[in-house]
Amino acid sequence: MELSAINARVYLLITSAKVVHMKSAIKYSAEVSAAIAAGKPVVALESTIISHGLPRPSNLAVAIECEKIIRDHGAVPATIALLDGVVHVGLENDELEAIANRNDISKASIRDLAIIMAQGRSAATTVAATAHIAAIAGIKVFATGGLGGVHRGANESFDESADLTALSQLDITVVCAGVKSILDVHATLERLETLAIGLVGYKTNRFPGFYLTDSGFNLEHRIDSAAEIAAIIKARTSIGTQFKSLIVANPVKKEMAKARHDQILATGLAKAAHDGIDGKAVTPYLLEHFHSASNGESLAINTEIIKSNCALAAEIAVALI
Ligand code: PSU
Ligand code: MN
Repeated sequence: MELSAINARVYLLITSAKVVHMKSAIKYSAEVSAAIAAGKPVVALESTIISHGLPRPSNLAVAIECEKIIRDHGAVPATIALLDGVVHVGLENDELEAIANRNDISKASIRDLAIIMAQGRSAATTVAATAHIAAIAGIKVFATGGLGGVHRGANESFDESADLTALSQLDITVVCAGVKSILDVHATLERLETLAIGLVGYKTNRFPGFYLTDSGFNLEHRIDSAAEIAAIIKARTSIGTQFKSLIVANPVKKEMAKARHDQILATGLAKAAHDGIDGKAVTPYLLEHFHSASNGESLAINTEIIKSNCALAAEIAVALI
């Protein structure tokens, strides 16, 4: 056997031993553990969007609706969060309510997971943390709203979401409406290329801009069906590129007027700078600014985005079986 093949085998043995060990640290809901055991399609959902991305009381209603959409499309939803020190894959109704309504839910990226577990605290998981846990659970498809990415001014602030580096190491397919339009979209696209993260547009040749159907940038690859995406996911495994995630960019159908979007974004960025907002507070701050400054229009669009991504993610999970 060639050395590279031996190395690959040793690596796989080590990682599978680790995965078995880590699985015991996770509490699965009855519905999700039955689905995984039976090899049924499962879709992971993040919880930061519930705790920090959407205002109450819409957040709980959207979370419940998303789970329903996934079930209606023949898959099982697995909302991921940390409650009282325990990592949950699949939430019961009261747990979903806790994530939506409790005031002690922090925002956990990958680096925060072990700290919050050991301290017995609770947190919503970002795209990065959710993808990490979903990959351990063997879940292949994940639906969210918009990914994190490179923030404007990152050449000085170094603010780049851990979503990007996480996705460059995980075997998962993420359905999203591009990256949030509050970011530097061009820089984010460049980083996705550098990190070898797969990127396809769903029924579009243009990279979506979250609240906007088109961020202004072209996509090299377009696909038009869930079956095509499933074929790509299988091909990735056969050529060994599955550990760099695949992003399926699904544009929102009814977008915000671009002039209105740009104006709200400009006032939001100025306000954030004035208020000295930085680190993990930036994204929730700007999303909240959009929701209040647009009188709920951005909330309605954000809700449509996540619902549509859930439906497509479920179709992909079903097509993968
Ligand atoms: N998409 C949304 N709303 C959100 C997020 C994504 O529609 O609130 C969250 C995700 O959890 C994503 C996070 O991982 O924002 C990015 O935060 P940061 O820029 O601090 O990495
Ligand atoms: Mn950041």
